[in-house]
Amino acid sequence: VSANHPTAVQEESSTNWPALAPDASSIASSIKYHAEFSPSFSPGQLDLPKAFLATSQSVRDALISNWNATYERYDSLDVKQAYYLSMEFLQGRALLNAIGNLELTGAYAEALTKLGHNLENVASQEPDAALGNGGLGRLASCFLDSMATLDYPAWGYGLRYKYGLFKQLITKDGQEEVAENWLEMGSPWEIVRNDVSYPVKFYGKVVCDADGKRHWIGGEDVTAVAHDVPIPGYKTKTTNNLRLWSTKAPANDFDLSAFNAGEHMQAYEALANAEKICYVLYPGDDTEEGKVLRLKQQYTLCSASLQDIIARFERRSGSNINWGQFAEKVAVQMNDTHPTLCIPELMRILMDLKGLSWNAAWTITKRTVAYTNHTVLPEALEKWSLDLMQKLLPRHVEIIETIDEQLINEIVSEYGKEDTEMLEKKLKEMRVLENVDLPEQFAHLIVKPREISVAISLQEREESSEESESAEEKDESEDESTEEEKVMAEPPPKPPKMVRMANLCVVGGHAVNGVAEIHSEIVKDEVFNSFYKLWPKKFQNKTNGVTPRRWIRFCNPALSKIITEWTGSEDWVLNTERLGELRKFADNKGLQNQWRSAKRENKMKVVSFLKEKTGYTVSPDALFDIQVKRIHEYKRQLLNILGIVYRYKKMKESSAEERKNMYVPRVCIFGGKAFATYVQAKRIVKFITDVGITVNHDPEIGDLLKVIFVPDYNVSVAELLIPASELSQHISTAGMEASGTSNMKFAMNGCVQIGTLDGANVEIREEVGEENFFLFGARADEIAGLRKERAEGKFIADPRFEEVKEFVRSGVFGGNSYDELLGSLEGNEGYGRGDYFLVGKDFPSYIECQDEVDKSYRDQQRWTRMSIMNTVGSYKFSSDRTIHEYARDIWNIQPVRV
Ligand code: 4GP
Repeated sequence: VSANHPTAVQEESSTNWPALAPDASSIASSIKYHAEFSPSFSPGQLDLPKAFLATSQSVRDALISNWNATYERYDSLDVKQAYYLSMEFLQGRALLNAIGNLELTGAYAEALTKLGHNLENVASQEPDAALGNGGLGRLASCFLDSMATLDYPAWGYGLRYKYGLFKQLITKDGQEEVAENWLEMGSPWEIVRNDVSYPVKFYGKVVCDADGKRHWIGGEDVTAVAHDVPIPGYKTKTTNNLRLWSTKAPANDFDLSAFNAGEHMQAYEALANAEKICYVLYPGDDTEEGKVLRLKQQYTLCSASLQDIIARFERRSGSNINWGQFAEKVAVQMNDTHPTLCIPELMRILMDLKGLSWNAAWTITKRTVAYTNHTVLPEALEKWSLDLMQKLLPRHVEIIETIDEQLINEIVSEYGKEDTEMLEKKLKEMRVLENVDLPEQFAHLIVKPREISVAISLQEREESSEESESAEEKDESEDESTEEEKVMAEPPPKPPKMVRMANLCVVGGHAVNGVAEIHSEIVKDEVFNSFYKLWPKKFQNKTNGVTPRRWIRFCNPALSKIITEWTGSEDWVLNTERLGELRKFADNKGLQNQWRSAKRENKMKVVSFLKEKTGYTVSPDALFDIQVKRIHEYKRQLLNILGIVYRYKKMKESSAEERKNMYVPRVCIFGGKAFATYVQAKRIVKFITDVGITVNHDPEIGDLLKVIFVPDYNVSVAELLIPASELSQHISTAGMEASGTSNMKFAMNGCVQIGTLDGANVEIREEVGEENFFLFGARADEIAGLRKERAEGKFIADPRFEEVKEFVRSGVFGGNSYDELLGSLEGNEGYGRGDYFLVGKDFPSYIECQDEVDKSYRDQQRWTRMSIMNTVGSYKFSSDRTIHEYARDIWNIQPVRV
């Protein structure tokens, strides 16, 4: 698929874009106007915070007129629209992106200069909209940019969390989390739509009327209110919508009499209950209350969005509603399993509120909804307690039970002819409901475990009674059994009944996709293999991508200028294939010199940033080696830091002269958040910072090695670090990283990678060339065997791995011996967790590969060539390519030029 800008199907004879683009003077007047009339601050000096708000409001004006025009265009053409439902949108800052897409950066910079300001400083006032956790959320945001840029009629739907993902503080104790109040000053980008709201119900019960129709009644209602965020495309008027829901109590839910009776808190109860749904992303779910809150969040997203989508469909259909046309007008993409409730919710609305039959509703639902899987980690494949769901969403449980029953039917007709064991295995694996007895009509097909055990015990009893005693005597002896024996004889407690959301997605969606080639293969061959065998056509691959606007054009102006100069135009921002034109200049001295000075310019910015944020001074001459991503054991920050520790140990064992000759100076930068309750990840953060404290203050080491943990990694920090990076690490245990997307951003910015054959690394390496990628470690197809070997005690660790652990244990890093952390790399006793992520196995090849990195870096000409070839090879990883593929293969939507 070409990443080319598509030819719009409904091209207008002329567009007025960008002829009406305002000049610097009119922009300055608009900023002044907003500074004066915006009620959010008092008049007076145009200080920085005020300059940011006023500037954003003036940009918002421009966005709103395009946004309105876009909406009207979709409406009047009654186009098919795609809707991307996601619990996360990691938008980051919007100002520079918006004016960049509007091609007004120069004009805004000039206008602000006239007002005594500098655009960069003004932009840095904006808090990150961190309504996401990691890759999945940032991918959603990149997709929004591509959808608008490519003129696709496509919206995002999400939740407007009052607090973003937490702010991370790094203290001597490691990570601390504090609330991220990103809305403290209000958001200039959102348009509160009090005119767009829907009721969302929880609890209550289902009743059946005389006609056999089901009604969900009673319970608790909240109101979901739309907050619209305009999403501008690059060099196009198309401005799509990201609709975020917040929740409030229905209008009459303030209990005035309770308030007047002095019961103030009680009077507010309904309000507080409703509002808390959208307080935080991923509230702790160790408690029952936490679980309920998360399920409420998911249902709010699904219910409000679907009611909105259906209302739009009905409005556009006018008096002529044809539900058979619904899937011709609507495509719903579920970003992972969090929006799975879309399936039963769409069924419910179509049947209970619109009067469709089960079959009609099921056909429509299956044609409308599709599912993207983002992870193969078993703990991330969501399951919900059936009992909890039953209480909160009783009607949905009925629908899910019927879907489960239909599925059982299919499984039986596929595998019923084979042996019972096979059928049983498939039912166990594939059913939507887990640990739930088979419905009556299927019960005879398999022998239930209880029956088997009863049969076995009866048989045993018969045998033993034949041997020694009469049946009566046996009964007596049973009565004499000890308390302990009685407990042992009791059947084990039944495992909890669960709803498997991923299975529901696969059953209810018409397409299921993974996010990189290797991951999509694992999805087919392992995670959903039985489903794949049943419905092979559903399964697809859509390799992720990132927007080249934010991730190179705007975050790396120095490199962008060079690319434009050497490729002859700025077309590459839309047609990333054009980066290929740099290939022939990869050895050109002129390009190489410019390339290196751009990198240095970016490194200098990071030098100041690190000084400001961490107090450490680093040398811009050192190799900048970066690993930034969520902290997770499978991503193996531990492997990276142990490699650093090994390097440090070897440096300490060498003379000053040897050290200088052997090692390329490095600044090793880490960044990323550990989930608040993920203890092992937090230990890793603490360990990295401890190593940093020792190494960075070691006078023998000086600039040869620095280890820095950047606090509070987020989109804006990534925009600064990625352009300055020279080596980036993507070193997950093979088979565990679905794709990775920062690897794509690093490649775009000419950063060479060290990595395993995992996720999108595989495709990146193919595109940039093997010689421009540092590969190490076990392959995905070896992992199961290696784990087995380990479990059988057959693994013999490399002496260098033992050496590095011993060094850490000796207390060099602040006296701590890191028992729990290092223990995870050992067998299965004590702290041992059997090194599930195979750090020990990959350690030797990792450190040897790092030596190769040093060697290559010493030859700056060779290194610069590698860097250029990474940018060249990154062309495939534009989210424009990915979105074209979704539009063509899953959503069946066409571009519409506004
Ligand atoms: C992430 C995956 O871990 C990452 O490999 C992938 O690039 C990204 O999704 C986008 O597809 N998954 C999550 C998650 O963020 O929460 O499961």
